[in-house]
Amino acid sequence: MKTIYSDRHHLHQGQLEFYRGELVPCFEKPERADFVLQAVQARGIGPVIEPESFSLAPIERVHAPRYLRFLERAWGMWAALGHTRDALPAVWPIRGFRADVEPDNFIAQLGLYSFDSGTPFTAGTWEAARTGADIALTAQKLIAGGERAAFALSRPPGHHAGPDFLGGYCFINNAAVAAQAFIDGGAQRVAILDVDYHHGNGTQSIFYERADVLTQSIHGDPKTEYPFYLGHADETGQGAGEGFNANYPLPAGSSNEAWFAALEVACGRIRAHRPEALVISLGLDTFAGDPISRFKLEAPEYQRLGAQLARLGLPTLFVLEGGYAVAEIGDNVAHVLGSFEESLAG
Ligand code: FKS
Ligand code: ZN
Repeated sequence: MKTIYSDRHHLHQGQLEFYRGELVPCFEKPERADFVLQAVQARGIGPVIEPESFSLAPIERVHAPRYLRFLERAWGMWAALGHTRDALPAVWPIRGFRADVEPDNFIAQLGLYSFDSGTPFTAGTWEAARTGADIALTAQKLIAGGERAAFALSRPPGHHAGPDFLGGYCFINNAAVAAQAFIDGGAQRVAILDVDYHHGNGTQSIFYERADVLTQSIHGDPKTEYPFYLGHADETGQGAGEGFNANYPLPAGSSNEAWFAALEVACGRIRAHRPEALVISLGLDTFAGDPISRFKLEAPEYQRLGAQLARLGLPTLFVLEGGYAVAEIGDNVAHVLGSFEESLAG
């Protein structure tokens, strides 16, 4: 399968995130994608190509124009105030406050559009995030054109970004942009499966009231794990979307058996949905050696995941999400994609 990649992800390089009462170096750093690229090339997983450039229109199909306009102008506004360091929010409109009126104060605006203090906005964030969406859209176009699979090797990640908010290192929801592009290209049904350690709250929110895009996420139980306020098993969709969202929260420290049992159920739901395309939010922070997560997957499990996804027999778009064991992230991706391809061949 082709990998779509651009070195413009280096433009997004957050310095510090707020973590356990102090500012610490960002976990989500450029080396992650560099290691993944190296592994994809070393394992000969497929040609690496540059993304095409798309307009904002396909991104506006899942994100509010007001939100995108803010992202586009954010660094300019911040820099005009004389700041050179990354911007981090410090105040948020919680229940009872007004979110419909955009404040003039920049930090108040940033808080309006975000849900945590761990997602720095930098000089190159907008360009990197837009390129990430171009990468996902290029992968989507390849698959819509008949390719069996593609890998969107993008960062920053996307699955926490919702219709009009950023957070969890995410700004534009690449998986959602790609899924919507399949629909806009004529697909009746699409499925998104999120296997990142963290609940894909942004993806869930974007499609929560829709029946055409089935959204599922296997993740650490939000009672103890980030993003905490969404991702419970009783969130099954709403209105027309009732029955088209499924969450599989597993306790931190869960066994691989429990993880694969959830995957089996999720795959059954995908088959029943009969989608024309499958989008995988591929997080590698389920790895036993991940510094911020607590599942226990390792090489054999990543191979098993790739094989199991191949068995669904669907056009499949993989998009990179989290994974913070930087030295191992490349091998972990390569195990999933390599075994996916071998299973197709075999
Ligand atoms: C607060 C500490 C909490 C945030 C964890 C974010 C996880 C992000 C991710 C993604 F795929 F989006 F990158 N840590 N400052 O792995 O889900
Ligand atoms: Zn994650």
